Amino acid sequence: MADMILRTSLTSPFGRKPRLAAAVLGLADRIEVVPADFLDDTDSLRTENPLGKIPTLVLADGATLYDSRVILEYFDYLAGGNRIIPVEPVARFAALKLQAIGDGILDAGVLRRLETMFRDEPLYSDRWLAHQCGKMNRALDVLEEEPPSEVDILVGEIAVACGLGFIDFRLGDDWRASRPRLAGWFARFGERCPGFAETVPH
Ligand SMILES: N[C@@H](CCC(=O)N[C@@H](CS)C(=O)NCC(=O)O)C(=O)O
Repeated sequence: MADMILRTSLTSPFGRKPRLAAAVLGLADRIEVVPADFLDDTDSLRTENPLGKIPTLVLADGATLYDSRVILEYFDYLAGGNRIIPVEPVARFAALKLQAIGDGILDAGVLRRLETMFRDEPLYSDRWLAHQCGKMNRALDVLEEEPPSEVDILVGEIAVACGLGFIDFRLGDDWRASRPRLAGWFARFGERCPGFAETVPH
């Protein structure tokens, strides 16, 4: 039975992180996804999370947790620990750093998306968009040099997969052409990660 509520939209890439983590950790049955709209000022999201961001997790006692990194750490704890966040320091900081790269791709991608959502096209800042594209492209190049694990599914792999999925869904960049190793990794990850197909944004 569900005893936690995940406030997110079904297209949110940051919201996809806890949905994937829950599937990986066998916690999906404990989580009810209740759609949230961060643009709606009457949505209770803003009282659950003063930042008004998704994902936000509401626990059985009404306490809330955010952001996606904290929620993934909580899920790891619920699952007994050392599952998607290793305890051993070398592996731990590698996983957290990879998560930071995946989240950074998402931060830049979401800023690109918001620029085109909140402004009319003549007002788009090409300089700002190029600044964010630079971050994404450099991060993708680093991942092409050293793709994530083919075996593990840790916070880093989850975040990178959500980042790549978001590019495909919202931005349409042809990131694969010059990054065949990363493209191969992503395709294989989609086949082996529980919950992946069910959470593809559409
Ligand atoms: N660092 C946050 C980022 C979450 C985030 O930026 N979510 C976006 C949607 S994908 C959002 O809620 N944006 C609404 C806003 O910034 O007002 C996390 O990891 O959860």
